[in-house]
Amino acid sequence: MKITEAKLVVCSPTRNFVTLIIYTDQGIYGLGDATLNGRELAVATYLEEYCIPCLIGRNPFDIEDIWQYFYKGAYWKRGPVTMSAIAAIDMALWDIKGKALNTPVYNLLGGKSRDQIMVYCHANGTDLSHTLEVVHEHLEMGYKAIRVQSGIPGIASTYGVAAKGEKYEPATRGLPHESSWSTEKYLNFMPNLFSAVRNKYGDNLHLLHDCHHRLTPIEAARFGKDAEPFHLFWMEDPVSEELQESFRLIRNHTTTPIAVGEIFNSVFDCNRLITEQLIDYLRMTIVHSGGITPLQKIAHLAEVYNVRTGFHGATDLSPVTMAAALHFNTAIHNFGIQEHMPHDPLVDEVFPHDYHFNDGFMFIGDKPGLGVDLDLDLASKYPYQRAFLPVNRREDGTMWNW
Ligand code: EZ4
Ligand code: CO
Repeated sequence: MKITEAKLVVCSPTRNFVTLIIYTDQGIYGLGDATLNGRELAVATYLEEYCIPCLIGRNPFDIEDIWQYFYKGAYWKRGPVTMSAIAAIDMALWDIKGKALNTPVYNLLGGKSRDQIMVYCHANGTDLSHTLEVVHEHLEMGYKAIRVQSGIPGIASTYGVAAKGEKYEPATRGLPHESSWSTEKYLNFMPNLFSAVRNKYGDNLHLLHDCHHRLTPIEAARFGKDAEPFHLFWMEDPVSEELQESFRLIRNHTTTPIAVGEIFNSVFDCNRLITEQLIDYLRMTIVHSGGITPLQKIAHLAEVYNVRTGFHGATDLSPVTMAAALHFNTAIHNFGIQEHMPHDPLVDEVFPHDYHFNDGFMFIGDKPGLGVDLDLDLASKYPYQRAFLPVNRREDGTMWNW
């Protein structure tokens, strides 16, 4: 089998997605997600200019060699743009191989370790009582695990919270929105929220929270200790994660489990976190970390050190990534949980797929390959529109992590 052509589809059915389609001489094609939120065209150009010309004529079954060709062979290793581009190629090749062998991708990754994938949803409220209402709505939908984010008294806007009645979406069209931040107000407020959720809904619900990179290690240690009575499933991204040893300090102070990695793109972002057992859940995602091929190696390393997966699954990851993640989650032993932020129904129409949600779990179908397609006609009706993630400042104006 030979790769004959590859093309990119950049569309914006409510939000931007970059999709790579690789075609072969046997009529089989594969899909890969290349979406990097707020930087979409950088990845599209990288693929178009530097990767696609080198793919033509290759045997799509040689997944490992093609991966190394684009990783080692580029000389300029790592980084989110490069790794998202390689991920798209990798996903498409696994899709092709599954279709060619007439089997779902999970069978190529070791076979089924489980039939259902526990997911967590987002409950975002403008204030404490609104957040409690939204938690209730999601419990009614069957979710067993819920991430709570809330507006904080005295802060105009914060991560993860939409205006009342609106759906939260990280990126917005136009120039970056500016939000403001106070660590002090946040740290004082959050334990009250967790306490209120536990008082109202009891102990069985898995409760999660995303600190979104905003604390220092000692502040994160306080956060974790204050949260201990409410036994969170995890605290996510407690600190900015460039410095892996930060997590040792947090770890020394608290038993609240730690999840990190949605912006990682290589094993070298997390090798110490894993081997020194400084975290509990790895949030890396197939689209931003080079694809299924390297993540399989990372997951196997993590298994040795009792680190489980908790892949990123926000709306900026396309249904192609969700399908790939569900195959992956089905196969590996050390699956933990999968994030599920449902796509707009239009996105599901543009990307028809063979997975579904029911009563707190996701189920992958048994179509060959990844089991997801792209409706090219429909996609062409929604052209790319530039959008940005917000930026964040402390109350005195200092730039901060968003
Ligand atoms: O901010 O996907 O846990 N989920 C998150 C997401 C990320 C966005 C960035 O594009 O933190 O909402
Ligand atoms: Co996050």
